[in-house]
Amino acid sequence: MDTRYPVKGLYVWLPYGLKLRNNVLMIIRELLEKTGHREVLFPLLIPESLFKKEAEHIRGFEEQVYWVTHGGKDKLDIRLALRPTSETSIYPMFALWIRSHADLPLKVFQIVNIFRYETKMTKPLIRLREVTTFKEAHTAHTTSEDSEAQVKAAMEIYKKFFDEIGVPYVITRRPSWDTFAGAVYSLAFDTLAPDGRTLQIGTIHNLGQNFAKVYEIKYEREDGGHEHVYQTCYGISERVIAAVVMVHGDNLGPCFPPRVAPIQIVVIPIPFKEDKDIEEAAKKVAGELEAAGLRSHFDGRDIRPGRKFYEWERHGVPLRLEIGPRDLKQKQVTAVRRDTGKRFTIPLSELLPVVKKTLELMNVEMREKAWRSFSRKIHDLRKIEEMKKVMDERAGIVRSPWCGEEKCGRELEEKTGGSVLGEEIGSRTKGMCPICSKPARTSILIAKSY
Ligand code: 5CA
Ligand code: ZN
Repeated sequence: MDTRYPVKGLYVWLPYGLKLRNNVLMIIRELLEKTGHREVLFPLLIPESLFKKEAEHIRGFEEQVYWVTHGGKDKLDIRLALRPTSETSIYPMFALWIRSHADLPLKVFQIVNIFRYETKMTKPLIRLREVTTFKEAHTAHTTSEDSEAQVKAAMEIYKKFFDEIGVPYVITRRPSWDTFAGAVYSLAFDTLAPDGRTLQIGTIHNLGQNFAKVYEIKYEREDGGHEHVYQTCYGISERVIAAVVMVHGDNLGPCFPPRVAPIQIVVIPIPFKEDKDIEEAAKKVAGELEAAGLRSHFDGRDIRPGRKFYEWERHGVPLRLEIGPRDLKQKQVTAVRRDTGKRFTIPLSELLPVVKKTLELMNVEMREKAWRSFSRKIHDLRKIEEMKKVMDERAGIVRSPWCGEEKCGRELEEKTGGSVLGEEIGSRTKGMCPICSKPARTSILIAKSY
């Protein structure tokens, strides 16, 4: 990205980064479409009258909203909000679309920009004032069981998504004091940055009937009665792209899993005297891979191969293929993996299947490696002093037994210096709450967070 754009919290996507972004989006789009979500596109502007209907929602967002107050020289009668998220633009339309139980469930999503006047330190890809890549899904259901089931379905979709891009995560139910504005409860996916701080990379909200009541989204039941719908919404942003970069990168820079890499394979001729055959052979290899649907790039620039190696390593290209005089003679290419540095040769006769298999293997191995290093940074602890030490040293996430009481959660934050991510989904920790010494009902995750 170019971070020099002269407005705080706004950044410019450059071609290579934008390719990465679009590859990531293709995955989530596919997953959503396969699970019955249909893509829509709503306007950016929301009239103040609509925006201000749900009291909790306003309270959560009022400090963060940008307002359009003028059209040219005219002051607008009704101010227009730049969407900070789209509940208040989408749900009035849901009220028009939904008539009977036959219209439900309704599942839509859009990928848009949103604006939030963030007051914490802004950061490219992580905390933006114009989030350029906001995927938000919104669903409506006939019963609370159905919306509950949708929350679980969304969790499965996100798990698949993060597995595809090789990003490890913990899933928590956010504490009551940190629930999305207007939601009954919120789930969050968090990953770890290399500096030991967590990054929230996705959320799922059960909205109950809160919005349905204020936007009057009702359906006719089979028995003729009318009822408000039950809703959910779930979102991710370009933070997931930050996660891909952070999780797989090393001292040389990024290292992209082939699944999302802007360029998957770079082919570099190792020139020998004025030998044109080598260049031709390298070009042919790149062309063959390209024709098979792989993202390959032939680098025929007139600079030293060593410099090319260095540049493409720093661009995180997963696989490098070299062709020198010896390779040409032996009818092979020399391959080098970006993630492990491992070198091996591939006979030209087996080029395509071996390259494909290598890229597949790299996806799996990079994901597993990321998970191993992630798991090592989750610390099961019982003593407050030890938890505090993990926070002080930015050593990752603490898992502690917890009675489930808000008061104890808050006190854990104060005493350890971390923040509560929430109650871990699917964990059953034995032991007792380190604050009140009552038997633990669940486990709580604590971390220094972005
Ligand atoms: N309407 C709901 C779900 S679509 C919503 O807005 N949820 S949210 O506020 O939790 O945002 C969803 C995700 O967007 C967050 O989990 C976080 O990963 C990301 N996000 C939120 N604010 C920013 C920001 N300022 N910069 C980058 N990413 C952000
Ligand atoms: Zn307790």
